Order: sequence, then C-alpha cells, then structure tokens
Amino acid sequence: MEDSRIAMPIGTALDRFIKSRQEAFAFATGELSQLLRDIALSGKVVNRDINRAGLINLAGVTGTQNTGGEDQKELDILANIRFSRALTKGGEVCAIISEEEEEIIEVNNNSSYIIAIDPLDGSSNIDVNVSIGTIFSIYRRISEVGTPVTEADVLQPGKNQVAAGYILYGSSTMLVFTTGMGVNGFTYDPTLGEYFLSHTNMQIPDGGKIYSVNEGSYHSFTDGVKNYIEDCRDNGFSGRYIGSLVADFHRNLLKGGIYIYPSTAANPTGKLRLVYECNTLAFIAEQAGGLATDGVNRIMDIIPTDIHQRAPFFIGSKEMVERAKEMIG
Ligand code: AHM
Ligand code: MG
Repeated sequence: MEDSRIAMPIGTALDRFIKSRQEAFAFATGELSQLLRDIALSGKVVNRDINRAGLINLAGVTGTQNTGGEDQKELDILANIRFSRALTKGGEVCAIISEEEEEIIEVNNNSSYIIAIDPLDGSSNIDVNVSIGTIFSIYRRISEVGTPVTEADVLQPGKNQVAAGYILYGSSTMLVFTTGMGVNGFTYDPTLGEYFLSHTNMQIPDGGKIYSVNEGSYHSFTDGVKNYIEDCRDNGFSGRYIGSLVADFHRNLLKGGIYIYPSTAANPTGKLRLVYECNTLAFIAEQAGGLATDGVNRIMDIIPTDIHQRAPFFIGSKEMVERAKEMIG
C-alpha cells in the first residue's frame, strides 16, 4: 500500500487529493470520498451565504433556540439546512447528528457512515464579521448496513472516528481535515471556486506561548484552572480568545497554544459538545501531535451517553495540555 502520508504538492486541488487518498485504501468504496466532497461543497455555499449575510438580512437572531437553549441566528439555521440537504441528497450517511437538531436525523439505512456536525460554530460572532466555522466528525456504523441506526452507532467514542475536520470562514476560508493519516489544510480560492492544498501534514508545536480562555468567567473556575492560568501569565504567555472555537483552535494549531473551556457556574459540565466539537478537534489535535483532555480523561476515550452532551475541554500543544492537566488534577 502506498504511504499516503507522503506530502502532495502545495496547490493540489482537493478533489485530486481525495482521489489519491482513496486509492491508498485497498477497501475504499468511494463513499467516504464522496462524503468529504459533499461537505466541501456545502462549505462553499455556506461561505457564500456568510460573505453576503449583511446584504441579504441573514445576520440576525431568529427568536428560536437550539438544543442547548442558545439563541439561533439566521445563519445557524441556514447552514444547518445547507449541510443537511447536501448530506441527505448525497446518500452517503445513514444518520446525521447536528447541534441544531434535538433528534438524530435518519437518512439512508444502506449507508455505512454517521456524521456529527456543528453546521456553524461561533454563533456570537456571526453578525459582527468575526471568524466562524463548521465542525464535523465521521464514524463508521457498528450495526449492519440496511438496518435501522442504533444507539451504539451514534454514541461511539471519539477514537472510533474515521475522519474529522473543520471549515474556517476567516480572512480566508479553509478546510482542514484528517482521515487518520495526518492533517492537511486546504485554502479556498473564491475566484476559482476550488480548495487547494496549502498546509501539508500539519503539526502543532509541542510547546506554545498562547492561552485561549474566556477570562470573564475566571471567578467561577476551579482553583486548579485558576492556578494554570496564573502559570500562563507568570510565563508571559499571550492571552488570545476570539470566542470561535474553530478560529482559536486553528491559530493555536499553527502557532502552538492551549484552548480551555472548563466547567463554569453557568456551564457546570463545560460548554462545548463532546460529539461534534470536542471529539472532532481532539482527533485533529492528536493527529497533529497535540493532546485533548477533559481535565482527567483523554477526550477521545469518553463514551458518550447523549449526542448533545458537553465536556470540559483542554486542547492544544502537548506540553501545555500536560502541564494544565498536572495543575488542575
Ligand atoms: P456555539 O456552538 O453556540 O457557537 O458555542 C460554541 C462557542 C465556541 O465557538 C466558543 O469557543 C465558545 O462557544 C465561546 O463561548 P463563550 O462566549 O462562553 O466564551
Ligand atoms: Mg457550536
């Protein structure tokens, strides 16, 4: 089998990259490749919506709330529709778990994959022109193809992911993903309507000088978390917090750093969702040489009991996450 970690040249088009990876798998049926293509295409559509949001009255709140009781924005709902429609029509998944839907959406029982997705993360930044993202995880079903999806299919630990990625709608739009053979990043060229490989085999530095946490909640952190933040300050690290998980994570991936969303008074079990936020980024972080923990357990070892459950989250450069775990433990 070809070593598919061999870097492809910068500028390789996404489609070509996916095809070459598919050929490296003896068992590949092409379903996963098509699924990645569907996600990439929906990302283009959402990117277009975001770019025009201020012009077409898409930036406001809808008056409705999502599964976690958070206000939904027009774009949250639109992005959910865009991805759900493409994934349903594409037919490569048997079920969709979405942050915007209370229940699992059952799609095509003859498909092998399950997708968990936060269609548009960083809601508070949607209407102020700040970076936001899409986060997705893909699992292979455990139950037999052709039968209804089971609880065991949708409550798999993160270590079972076969692919995971995010789209960052930032100063440029990027798709970053892993299929368990390293992490690669593709930059979207809007003039050509195509993603091109721009970051090959991404590695997060072992150490870093950036810590990302909402310090407004400092008073409700545990002493251990407070001590770790003090430690970052004593070391002269920079505080950088956008408030969009994908954007904060992406910066730390490139530069080295730690992102923290611990338990708080408002969110006693953390705010971020295990299945379609924490696990996704944990897979990417580990593939890039980093770590992700809830403070005690490796994120990807946790067996979910609910598709929307939350977890405290510490993710980023290996040495920083290890130090944080040591100090909060
Ligand atoms: P969302 O899924 O409702 O957008 O919430 C997740 C977001 C993350 O992107 C971000 O890191 C975090 O919530 C910010 O929360 P806070 O405003 O409490 O700091
Ligand atoms: Mg979210």
